[in-house]
Amino acid sequence: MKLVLGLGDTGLSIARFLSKQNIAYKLADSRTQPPFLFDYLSEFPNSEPVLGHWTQDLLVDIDEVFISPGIAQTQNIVIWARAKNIPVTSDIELFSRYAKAPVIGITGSNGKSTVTQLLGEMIANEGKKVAVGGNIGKPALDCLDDKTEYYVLELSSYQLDYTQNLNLLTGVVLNITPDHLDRYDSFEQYIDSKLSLYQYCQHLVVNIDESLVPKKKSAKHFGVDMPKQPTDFGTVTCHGSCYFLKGDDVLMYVGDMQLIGEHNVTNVLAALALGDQIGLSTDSMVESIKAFKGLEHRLEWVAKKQGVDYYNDSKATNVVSTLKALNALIDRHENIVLIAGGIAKQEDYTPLFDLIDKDVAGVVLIGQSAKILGESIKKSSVSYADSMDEAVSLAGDMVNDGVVLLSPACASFDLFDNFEARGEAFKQAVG
Ligand code: UMA
Ligand code: ADP
Repeated sequence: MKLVLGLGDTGLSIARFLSKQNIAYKLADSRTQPPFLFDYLSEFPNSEPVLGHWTQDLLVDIDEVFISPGIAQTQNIVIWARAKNIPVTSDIELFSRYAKAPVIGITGSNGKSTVTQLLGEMIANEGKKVAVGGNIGKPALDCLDDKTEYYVLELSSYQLDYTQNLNLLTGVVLNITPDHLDRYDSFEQYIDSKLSLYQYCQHLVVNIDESLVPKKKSAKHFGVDMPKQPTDFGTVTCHGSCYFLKGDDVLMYVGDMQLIGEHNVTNVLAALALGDQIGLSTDSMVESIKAFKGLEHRLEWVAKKQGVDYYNDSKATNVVSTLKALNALIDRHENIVLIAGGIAKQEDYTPLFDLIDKDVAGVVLIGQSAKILGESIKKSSVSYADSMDEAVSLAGDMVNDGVVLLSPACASFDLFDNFEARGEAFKQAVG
């Protein structure tokens, strides 16, 4: 008998899959009212999920545990299962056992969803049937379909931690900067988690600018400089204009993409390298890049109101992602007011405070970390707000002819259900 832990998106997808395969399981969630209880019971009216506090009894007669990524490895249930040599397995590994088409895996601290979505669109543009899922939102098991020709999966470190076997045609670790350090004993452990992706790849795609990723001769590389190999991807700046390159071949003018910011240049290079690795044509990939509008909540332009441009970057939940968003806008605008705050991560915020003091006109802080963050901002003017409506209104009053950017550098769960709800609240407040 299998044990499914967690009744969120992942748990529900595992339950659906095991039921379809006629594999016996029981499902448990440590909450008495898990978010997907109603959906689960509507789909499986005869089943009886075990709700509330977990004890060792749950593991009696269990030969494998399928676990949701939000459950930390330090939780007793994981420790007990491992002590009894019961495998604790991710939905991703279960998916991989059944997937018949090639799978491409994308991980990293930032840019995963953007690269995953863009690569998916590139594959679709070649007329291939592609499924895009994983951490981006649609659980991998819900993507399984015999007609699919390629799977593109965004993989989080949490998912990789519970994965021991996975078959990837190719994959990339986009970048590694501190994130989720509450789940790891050290940054090194988080790095190892991210790098574990490469052991499952038949062909490696490597960001040459990421020093934490070991360079491999056989890998396809990408990076912002001129490519060293004819099959690698990079950029060149000529008379002030920047171009994407494959080897020495110019592919397109960077300004022709709709995405903004240097980080998105890197994201596009990653998608190009992955697409090239699986045999997509460069012409078709270039078409997809030009058409790609980016994802909601990632440096998303919302509106121009009374001369002020409003951008929603709610997905920026760590320092590096907010730095990238600010830098992208500082290049284009003089006056920037930043809305930030929420649940601060265990990381060094100093580079963000330095950039704010140097280049940001004002900051409006929200959420549980607002006061702590505000104390470290010395030069830029700081205001505090209790709600997103108040934050947007204060920010609008602080800027003329410039930008209001929501890019929190923090998790959202103190004030909102998730980053999407936070971004929606921002957009609604902008009106
Ligand atoms: N639960 C318990 N006990 C616990 C923790 C959780 O019972 O101690 C239960 C809760 O009822 C919870 C359920 O387990 O609702 C499932 O929890 P989950 O947190 O694993 O969430 P899912 O709904 O299964 O969503 C997960 C990913 N969530 C996390 O990794 C935290 C989603 O990524 C992903 O889209 C989805 O699987 C499909 O693959 C979200 C995320 O925040 C977007 N990811 C992190 C990130 O991107 O930074 C890693
Ligand atoms: P992820 O899925 O890894 O969270 P997203 O593509 O959703 O990544 O982007 C999340 C945020 O991270 C964006 O809002 C942007 O501010 C920032 N970002 C995107 N790509 C990169 C990158 N390559 N390097 C650093 N920050 C990035």
